[in-house]
Amino acid sequence: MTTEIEIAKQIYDLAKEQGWIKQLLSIYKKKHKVLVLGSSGVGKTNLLQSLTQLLPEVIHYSTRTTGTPKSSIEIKSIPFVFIDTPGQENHESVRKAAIREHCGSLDLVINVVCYGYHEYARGKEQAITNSGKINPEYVKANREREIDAVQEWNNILGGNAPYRLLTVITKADIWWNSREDVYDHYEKGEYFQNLGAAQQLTPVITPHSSVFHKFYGIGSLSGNFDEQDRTLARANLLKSIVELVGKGGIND
Ligand SMILES: Nc1nc2c(ncn2[C@@H]2O[C@H](COP(=O)(O)OP(=O)(O)OP(=O)(O)O)[C@@H](O)[C@H]2O)c(=O)[nH]1
Ligand SMILES: [Mg+2]
Repeated sequence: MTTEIEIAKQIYDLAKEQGWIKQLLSIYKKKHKVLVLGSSGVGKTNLLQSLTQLLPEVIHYSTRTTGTPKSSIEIKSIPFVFIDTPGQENHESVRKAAIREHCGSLDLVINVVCYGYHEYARGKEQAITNSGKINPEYVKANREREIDAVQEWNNILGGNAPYRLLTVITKADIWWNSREDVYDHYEKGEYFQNLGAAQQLTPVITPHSSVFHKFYGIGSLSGNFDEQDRTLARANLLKSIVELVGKGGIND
């Protein structure tokens, strides 16, 4: 059996199991629109690269996204267009304009979070203490930024739109040892409590790691998140994207 036939069979079985066989044909015809949101340094652009590359290059923390670049990507032969957004506070107007422009035609929002391990142009001094430890105040403040970011798009998109919501907790290579706390935070803890209208979208949550990379090139990795875990997380992410679009993201 060729790989393509295997993939087609996997999708057919999934659709059959979940009752979206009827939609199956149409998902190959339409280009599904996915908006990628989240605060600066959370890992959106690296995550988009990891959809098409098994192990992308680490983006340097000083290189931030400024516009809203689109990439056309096929996942399991299904066509998608992914729209990246700039998370930096000073790009608020660009980001909001993109959310408004696409809000009526979205199939999926990928909301990217990383449990506060943001890396961005001016963060390094606050992130790592003189003794080389990660500053807990830094990650705490960034977890709040993740919540602020959700509230920003929530105010525009609301919770009743036809799009589906996928929360990707990236940088698992850093936080894997604390995964119980991490899942708790996003599934029912402070983050979930502040999801507002987006709670109605019954978000799917999935862990991810685009690259293996020490925090700001200094902090340690979890050590327990290996290449196999990364491959599995990536496969689950791709599956979740296809599944969400198949089950409910079709809005034409
Ligand atoms: N350890 C680890 N670091 C990552 C991962 N993905 C990204 N990073 C680091 O996080 C930084 C930010 O990633 P980006 O993808 O540029 O973040 P972004 O969300 O696109 O940020 P903006 O473009 O400012 O909105 C990168 O410079 C990498 O150093 C990951 O999976 N694991
Ligand atoms: Mg970016």
